[in-house]
This record gives sequence, C-alpha cells and structure tokens, in this order.
Amino acid sequence: MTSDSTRLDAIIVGAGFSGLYALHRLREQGLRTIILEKAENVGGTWLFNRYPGARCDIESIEYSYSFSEEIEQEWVWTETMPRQPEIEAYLNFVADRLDLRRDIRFHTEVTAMTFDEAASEWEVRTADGKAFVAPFVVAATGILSVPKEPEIPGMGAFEGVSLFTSRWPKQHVDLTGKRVGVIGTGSTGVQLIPVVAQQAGHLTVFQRSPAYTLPWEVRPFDDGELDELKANYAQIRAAQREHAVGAARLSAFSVMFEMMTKPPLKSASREEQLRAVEEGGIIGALSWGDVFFDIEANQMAAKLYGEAVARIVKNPETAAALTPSHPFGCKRPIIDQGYYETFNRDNVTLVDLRKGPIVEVTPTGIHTEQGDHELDVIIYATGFDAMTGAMTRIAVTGRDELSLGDFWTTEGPYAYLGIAVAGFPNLFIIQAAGSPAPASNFVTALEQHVEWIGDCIGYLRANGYRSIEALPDAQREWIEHATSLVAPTVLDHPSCNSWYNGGNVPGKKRMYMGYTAGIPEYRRRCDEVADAGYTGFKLA
Ligand code: NA7
Repeated sequence: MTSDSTRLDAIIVGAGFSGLYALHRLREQGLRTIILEKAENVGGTWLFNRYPGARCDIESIEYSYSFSEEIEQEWVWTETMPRQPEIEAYLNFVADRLDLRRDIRFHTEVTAMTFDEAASEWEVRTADGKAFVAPFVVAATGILSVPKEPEIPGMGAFEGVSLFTSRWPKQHVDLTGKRVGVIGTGSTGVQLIPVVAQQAGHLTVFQRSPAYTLPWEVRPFDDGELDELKANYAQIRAAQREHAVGAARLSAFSVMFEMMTKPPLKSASREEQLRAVEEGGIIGALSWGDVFFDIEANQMAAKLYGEAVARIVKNPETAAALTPSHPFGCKRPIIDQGYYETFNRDNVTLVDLRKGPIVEVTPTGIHTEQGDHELDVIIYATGFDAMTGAMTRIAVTGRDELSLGDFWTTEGPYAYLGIAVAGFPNLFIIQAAGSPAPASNFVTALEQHVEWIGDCIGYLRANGYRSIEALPDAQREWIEHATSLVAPTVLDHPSCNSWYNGGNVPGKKRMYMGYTAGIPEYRRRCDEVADAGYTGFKLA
C-alpha cells in the first residue's frame, strides 16, 4: 500500500444496476464505500448499449429494484417492457434519489487489484494512477459489459462508418437513405434490425446463425394501468420472488418456462402440430414439454418453427435461411418486435453466411464467399465476452500471486455460489459463473447477491473475522452441481456456441455458466450456507 492510497471499508467496481444497489446497501450498513466507474455516468450496460431499438425483454415493473418502496412508487414506467433510454433514466433517478453520486468516482477505470494477505485487504489501482485500499471488494463489473468484436480481416480499412452496438454514439446517427450492413443476429441484432430497416435506404443483414425469436407485443401502459400495478406491488414482488426466473409476468424466460408445462412434441400427431402453429404461431411451434430435454424433439420443433416463419416471410428462400439449425434453448431466448416482417420489406436483404462466410471487410463494403456488398455503414452486433470478460481484463491477483485471469482461462470460470473464487479472499463477484443471473431476471438475481454479500460482510465484521475465502472443494462441487443441472437438457448441447457456455469467444474455456434450478432454490442454498456459518468458506 502506498501512503497516498485512499482507505475505505469496501470498494465497488462498476456503477450499473448491481453496483448502485451494492453502494446503497453497504452504506446503510455503515461501511465507508465508494464505487469506481470508468464511464462518465451511471448505467453500466444500459449506458453503453444505446443502439436503436435497445430494450429489455422483461417487464419494467419486474426489471427494477424491489428494495425501495419509495422508488417503486415514485418512478413512472411508460411501457410494458422498457426501452434503453428509460432504463438509463431510471438508474440516474435511483442514483439521485439515494444520493449515491457523492460516493461514485466517474472516469475511473480499475486496472489492477491485489490482495495483501498479511493485512487482509485489497489494493485497487486505476488507470489514472490512483490507489484505493479496503478489506472488501465487490466486483459489480457486469456480465455483458465487454464487447466481443469479430476479428474480420479488413475491418479497420472500411472507408464508411463503422458502428458497434455496445458503444453506440450518444449523438443521433442518421441512417436515412444509407446502405447499411448489420453483422449479428442475437438479441441485439433482432432488436436493431427492424428499426434500422425503417431508416436505411437499403439494409443487408449478414446472418451466421439464425435466431429463435418470440414475437410479443410491447405497448405503452394504458391510462391508470401503472397506478393499478403499483397499488399491487407487494403481491407482484412476492410472485416474482417465488418464480424460478425471477419474473412472474411476461418475459423471454417465462415464455420458455411456460413451454415446459406443455405436452411432448414426440407424441403429438401432425394435426396437433399444425394446430399448434396455426393457433400459437412461432411460440406455438416451440411450445412442447420435451423440447428442452430431448434433442430429437428439439429438432422437430425447429422444423415446425421454420414452418411458422414461412407463414410470415414471403420469400421461401429467405424463410428457409431464417430457420435456425442450433437447438432451441441453448442460447438466450429473445423477444422481438416485428423481426420476421422486416424481411418482407423491399429494402432488406438477408445474406445467409451458412452458405458462404464473410471473407473480409473491404474499403467499400463486405466481401463474402457468395459475393460483394457495397455499404456506407457497417453495424457490428456481435455479442460479448460475457460473464468473465470484465474481470479477466483487470489484473486481479489473489493469495500466493494467483491470477484470476490465468485461473479462469486455464481451469475454467469457476466460482462458489456464483459469487466467490477460491484463492481470492474478500472478493465478491456479482454474478460470476454458477449464478442464476444469465437465465433469469438479472435484477432479481442481483438483489439477492447484494443482500447476501451485505449480510456476509456484516457477519464477518460483527464476529471479528478479517477474511472469507471460498474453499476449492466447495467451489468444485458447486460448479459440478450447476453443470449437472443442464447435463440432461439441450441447454449446453455440444453443437451450440453461445455466451452461456463461452463458445462464442474463440479460445475461451467452455463451461455452462448459469444456474438453472431457479432463483428460489438458489436463494435457499445461499441462505443455508450463511445460516450454517458460511459452509464452504474458510473464515479467518
Ligand atoms: P449474441 O447473442 O452473442 O449474438 C451475437 C451475434 O453476432 C450472433 O448472431 C453471432 O453469430 C454473430 N457474430 C459474432 N461474430 C460474428 C462474425 N465474426 N461473423 C458473423 N456473425 C458473427 O450477442 P447479443 O449482443 O445479440 O446479445 C447478448 C445478450 O444481450 C443477450 O443474450 C441478452 O441477454 C442481452 P453466432 O451465433 O456466433 O453464429
């Protein structure tokens, strides 16, 4: 520790959804706490991902903090599922309402953190040369905060405008009349494409893997509707808390959850299958109880899905190109607004990269094995180095010089309870691998994490413990338990590369990183650990 280090009780990294609540919670417990945030404002992922069409696919009244009744009642959501600007404004409102800004250091990027075992404290260093010291660090660095840029030859030589959805410019981007290319058809691409199609002169979508996307109407609240919901907030929150995905109302996850209650596809007659598509469209095609557990049923559902898509998309070749070949469920579910209808527009072309990949970006466009596309603008919607990316970009050194980046890269992204890593005492990572966050309402999951971490730090301080560290055996068992939950399902099928299993990032150690037994079960297990005096941890 240097003499000019700032000394605190706890340091939080990141002022997004998790970090803001962690700051509030730890301050309430009487800890001198600050957030170090690289950006100029609060919001995290919801600050950077400001691309056209960006929206949450969980209902606003559930994708929001439940810990403060005042905030619940005072904030006014305008739509059932909130757009990015509204979520960004909400997080700014929360920061002001709880007077959080006085303890947030903006423009402060954490580059290194080192654990001093003798002193039992972390030294956190920043890009501008400052040092902060505290016994506890809470990494609220986000699970989708590090963009994964594709390594396509020639990207830098493009003479038009290159845009990245995960760092979309704040100023208005005028795409009117432009020849625009979009690479990537995950959640981001699926939200962006219908909006860009309305602005661009011509839109060319470069699709490597077609998405499964569930159309759903998002609408403004009717007059009085939000007030009525707010009057019932206690019941809404209670239902949400008990629901496996942390959202009892409509969400991309609850649609999937509902599917599991349906009869199996393998015993359905052709008439029953057609009726499902007739009555339920795309969602009907996938709504079978066996699709998540039986790869053959899943493949049958994929075919039916293609039939449902072909009822919307007029050009049969385009409809076939939009039919996915990976198992449904192994990538994060998506809710869309008019995605397939977009491909009926005269100004939209789909390039199916399964028939011939992108070779390079040229100064004037994109060259694929199938031909050349002249473009004014290229938009990259190519995903994230999810879950581990933010922490592996910080030089985190634990006990005995152990590097977190090296450990996760060589061994795998292990963590105990999705919160702590053996070898890294007093470091709490919000939503590390083995947390329910990826497959649930992120906000419900993070509130549990923050509260559990707050209670844990309170317990340590009250009982005179200076450090807590996950035990390697407990960590291994937790990861075995988490991965055993998906083993009998198609969620981590070998044919599937997604940010859930790290397969979307070349060279990343593959491991399914979610916890799929549901948030209530996860909460029960975490409480059991705490009630028994933090089993699976070494307290010193
Ligand atoms: P995703 O879901 O990881 O999607 C990224 C998309 O980009 C996906 O279609 C990829 O195809 C595609 N991609 C990535 N690299 C390339 C290259 N080199 N060439 C062509 N296509 C490429 O990220 P999103 O941002 O859409 O969504 C992330 C999460 O944000 C989402 O799950 C929600 O939780 C919110 P691939 O599938 O790898 O073949």
